[in-house]
Amino acid sequence: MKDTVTAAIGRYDAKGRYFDRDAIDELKAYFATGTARLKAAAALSANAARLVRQAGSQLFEEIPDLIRPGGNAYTTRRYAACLRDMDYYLRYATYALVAGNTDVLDERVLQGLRDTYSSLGVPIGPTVRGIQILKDLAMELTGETGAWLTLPFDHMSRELSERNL
Ligand SMILES: CCC1=C(C)/C(=C/C2=NC(=C\c3[nH]c(/C=C4\NC(=O)[C@H](C)[C@H]4CC)c(C)c3CCC(=O)O)/C(CCC(=O)O)=C2C)NC1=O
Repeated sequence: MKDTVTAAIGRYDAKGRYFDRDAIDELKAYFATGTARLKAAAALSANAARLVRQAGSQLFEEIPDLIRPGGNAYTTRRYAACLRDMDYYLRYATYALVAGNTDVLDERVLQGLRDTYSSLGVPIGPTVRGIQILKDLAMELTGETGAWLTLPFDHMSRELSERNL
């Protein structure tokens, strides 16, 4: 599992090179956004339960078939599993925010997820929509719109949508 600093050190050490301008710029951006990333992660963590509930309501309002008979989130158990998944996405997004790196998402969330979802019939499109709603709520809550905030959500969306995993 990596953060911006350990990832850069790993990359440069592998080539036996000193940090160059690109690396310094990347590290500068990491430290420059540090306080904002921590603040955002703290706000998201403190409001997680409400955000997940709200994202769920919005998702089921947009795609009501999910919670109708035949829908993947139909029955109390599956409804709860869906909200729990949204909670995972939000929690791991806060970790990625602090790390300034998406490695934790690849390692702990996305690995094998498409296979699990496809074997259980969990629809990818609506799941991605759920992650995007979480992103919108995160922007609304923090008042931030920077790529550093949206990246974890967009990374999970992109990787989950990827056709050939
Ligand atoms: C931390 C990393 C991690 C992730 C991401 C994770 C996801 C995950 N979601 C699952 C199920 C599920 N996931 C959903 C989710 C949904 N259904 C919908 O229609 C919606 C679109 C969506 C919610 C947004 C549902 C309904 C199930 C239960 C499916 C079933 O058992 O039939 C399962 C199968 C096992 C279980 O039910 O617990 C896993 C492993 N588990 C993990 O450990």
